[in-house]
Amino acid sequence: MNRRDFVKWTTLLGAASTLPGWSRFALAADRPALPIPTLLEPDARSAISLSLQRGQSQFLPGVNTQTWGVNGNLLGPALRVRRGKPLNVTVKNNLDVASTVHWHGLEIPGDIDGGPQGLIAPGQSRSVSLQLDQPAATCWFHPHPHQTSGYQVAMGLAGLVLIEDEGSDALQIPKRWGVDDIPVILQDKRLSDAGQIDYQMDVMTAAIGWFGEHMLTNGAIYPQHGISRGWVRFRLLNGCNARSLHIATSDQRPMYVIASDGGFLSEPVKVSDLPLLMGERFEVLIDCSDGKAFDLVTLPVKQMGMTLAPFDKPLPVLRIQPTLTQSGGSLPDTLVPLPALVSTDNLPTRWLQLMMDPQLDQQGMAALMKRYGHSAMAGMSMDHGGGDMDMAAMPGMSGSGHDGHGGMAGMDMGKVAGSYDFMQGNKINGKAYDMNVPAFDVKQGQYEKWTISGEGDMMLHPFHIHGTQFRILSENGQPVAPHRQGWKDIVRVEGARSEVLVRFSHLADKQHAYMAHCHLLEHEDTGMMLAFTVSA
Ligand SMILES: [Cu+2]
Repeated sequence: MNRRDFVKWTTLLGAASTLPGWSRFALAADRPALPIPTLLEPDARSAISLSLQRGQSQFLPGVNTQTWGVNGNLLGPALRVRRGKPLNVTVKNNLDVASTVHWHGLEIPGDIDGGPQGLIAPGQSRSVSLQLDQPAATCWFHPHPHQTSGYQVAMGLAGLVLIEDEGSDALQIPKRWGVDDIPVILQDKRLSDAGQIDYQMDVMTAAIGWFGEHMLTNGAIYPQHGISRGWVRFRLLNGCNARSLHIATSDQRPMYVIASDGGFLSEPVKVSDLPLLMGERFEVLIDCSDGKAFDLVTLPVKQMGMTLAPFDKPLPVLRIQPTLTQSGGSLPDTLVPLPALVSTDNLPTRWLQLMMDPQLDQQGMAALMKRYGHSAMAGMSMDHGGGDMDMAAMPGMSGSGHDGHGGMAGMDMGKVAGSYDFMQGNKINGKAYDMNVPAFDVKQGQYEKWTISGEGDMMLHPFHIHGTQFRILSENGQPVAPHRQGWKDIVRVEGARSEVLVRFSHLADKQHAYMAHCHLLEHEDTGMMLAFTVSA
């Protein structure tokens, strides 16, 4: 076998082949192996080709589930790109519906950001050229078509983008992909009795979000992975449509957060547990030098709909099995310096009031309780100050049962529950999303202070802003936790106000406006999103 064949062969086998042969026997036979996304780097012409396509996955033994993937059956490759290097990405849409690819966390101009105006028709391709000028970070890509982002992410379209630069080069942290640098993409899925992805856009999911009873890690249920002894790096992504997670280790060993959404922190932050909102990424280092197996788990969260079994107790999501190989990295004392925050005196300010139509809010909660009972309510009362609700008296609550279809067949686009149009039921500043009407214009390079308010409802709204990495000034009325003080593109809003310091380096015109939205994808799809432009 010549060298080229060998390289190809080991790539096909994946990371498991880089472990010594005997170590694979330490892994349980009855547990799936953690799938490691293929690393994809630009070729000699700086090109990367992606194909959105249909596929099949086996989540449950013996059941083939129809899924969508990027260059494969489910999810996609991890794109490793270098700051300052040109990159040409061609996306071919081999699906039979239009889609887009949004580059979540990348600071790139509005016309290549992949919003709902950037639709790629079935059978068509779209090429974008970009050159990143932002710090090393773990970002991701996912579809962003108008009103169907939740559906397309649920079907399986998403992947990682790893930005590298001199800052990441200089750190002696674990860097061997799949060996001591482990991607962990966490997503829940609802499966029908036939084992198919059971996506619903209805009054309940418009209010609460789409959630499922199966938790997947890189597309496998509670998989296992053999890793090096020593310090191991985990790149965590909450890729759920609507479920917030709360990551911990099964044996209470600490995690050291080294990076948030947009890059490295200035120094590691030790945590015992780590809330992870939809769309968020954190990189953590965990000491695995004792050679003992443990689990990454997600702890119960207090979020409506997300307290149902098996999420009512710590749920293991990944079995970690250390082997005899040694990790190539360690835990540094310091990481990458963060720029000091500028003063917010005299900065332009924006006010973004997130709003849920009370009718949607109440009907959605009533539907949740009707389907799942009180245990789904996360301890919240649904009266919102007005006494107990009589569900039988709720408009649209009778006979609007779950029809059991998978996919688009179950989507009614707002026409159930009487004639109430829940596709416009969520709003910002009183308006549901309109891609043709930007809400405001920001000057390129200008710092601004944005206040995002969730006052008026108690729902969790992880708020995402396109085109920038920002810094959080206060989060949900509280001081910012140390590990959330670095570069972020998502901020928590849950019944109170959050303030962020934003700046946009690139332009976004009216035809390709940026978006700011709730990253609970069904809130986004039903209007909790606004368009804004950036001009010179
Ligand atoms: Cu929301």
